[in-house]
Amino acid sequence: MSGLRAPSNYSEEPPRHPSLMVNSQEPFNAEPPRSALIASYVTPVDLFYKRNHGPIPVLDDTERYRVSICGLVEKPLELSMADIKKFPKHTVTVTLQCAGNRRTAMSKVKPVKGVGWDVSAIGTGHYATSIWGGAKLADVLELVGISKLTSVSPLGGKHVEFVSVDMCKEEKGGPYKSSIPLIQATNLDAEVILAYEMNGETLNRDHGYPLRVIVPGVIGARSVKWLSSIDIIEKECQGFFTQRDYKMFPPSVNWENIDWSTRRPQMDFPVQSVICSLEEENTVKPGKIVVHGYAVSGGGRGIERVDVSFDGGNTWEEAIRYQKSTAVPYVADDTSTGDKWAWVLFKAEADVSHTTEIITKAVDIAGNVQPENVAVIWNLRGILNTSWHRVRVECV
Ligand SMILES: Nc1nc2c(c(=O)[nH]1)N[C@H]1C(S)=C(S)[C@@H](COP(=O)(O)O)O[C@H]1N2
Ligand SMILES: [Mo]
Repeated sequence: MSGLRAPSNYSEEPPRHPSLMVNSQEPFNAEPPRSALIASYVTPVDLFYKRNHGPIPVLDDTERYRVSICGLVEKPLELSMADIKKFPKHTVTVTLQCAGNRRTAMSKVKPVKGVGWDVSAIGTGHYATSIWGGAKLADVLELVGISKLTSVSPLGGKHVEFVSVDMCKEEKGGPYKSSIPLIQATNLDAEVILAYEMNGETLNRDHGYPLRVIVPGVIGARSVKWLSSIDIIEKECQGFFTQRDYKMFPPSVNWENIDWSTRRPQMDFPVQSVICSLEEENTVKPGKIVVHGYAVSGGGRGIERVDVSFDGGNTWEEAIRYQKSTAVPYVADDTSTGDKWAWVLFKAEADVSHTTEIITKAVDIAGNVQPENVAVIWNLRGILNTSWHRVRVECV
């Protein structure tokens, strides 16, 4: 890829919004303030969390940029952005969630760090929603002879690996990469897309310009940015981020007895909800309190209900859920489906007259509920903290 570069240092980073809370400068990992998340159903691009493992590549969308589709395929292919834009445009509203979202709270139970695991991942994740525009991966794979709903390709491929161009220390200077099962990639209903737009604008550098994959309902780590190649492979990706990171271990596993090969790479994320209109500690006057937040579940499982307690979990009331407070503009020939991959925002109110804890827990359509305590889901890598979200309000 002549003229296209993956810088080895941070001298060519894009400009960023000043209100982002920066968890790590190099690589750049930042999240918006809580209040920004509930201000609109679709998160503005500049406030959307940014999760990187290396310097942001310097790419363009001219003929110099090509993504190759190779590996266990009969006829490998190279596509330019112009080729990709020939596919029907498909918009999917997706909440992307970093597996490390709410990690800081988990680390208060017991530290969640370890040698060689990217410290930059700590606490970076936040849920975010975008309207992604792009081509469906299942359509693109047909061009290399893999038909829809295929779990094993004619040449024995079972996984689809996405390889980037950024340089990550975890990959010893190599690019970020990860994979998903072929059956998911070839299933139109899974809506895996090659995205080149976000919120109606060309993808920006931080979020994967000119092309990234979006895997809806799955932890953000599989939605590889700055795509360089899409490889059809027999075994799942052997890279760091698939084999030695983003796996969920039980609380008993520590850095001495860990065996990475015993666990699957995390894909779907569990049901989650968070109060965004209050901080962890708040001082309020007695009277009516209105809380706002978001709830989301992985795997396309929508939110059935959100329960909110204004008395530390003794009693619960059902929150009002709302969606699309921001209208999604109609695009000609748009084949959008509903919002099964995206969050709902919620609101609940009550009179509070004494110091207490306000708590939220969501239930998804499969009846899954968030766990009551973070301690029971503690894991050494600090992923998937989906415990009840509690905020303290001191009444004065
Ligand atoms: N090439 C590349 N893709 C990547 C990453 C990365 O560091 N490099 N980070 C992953 C992780 S862990 C997450 S949570 C999402 C974050 O996407 P965002 O920065 O657009 O919010 O991108 C994923 N894709
Ligand atoms: Mo992530």
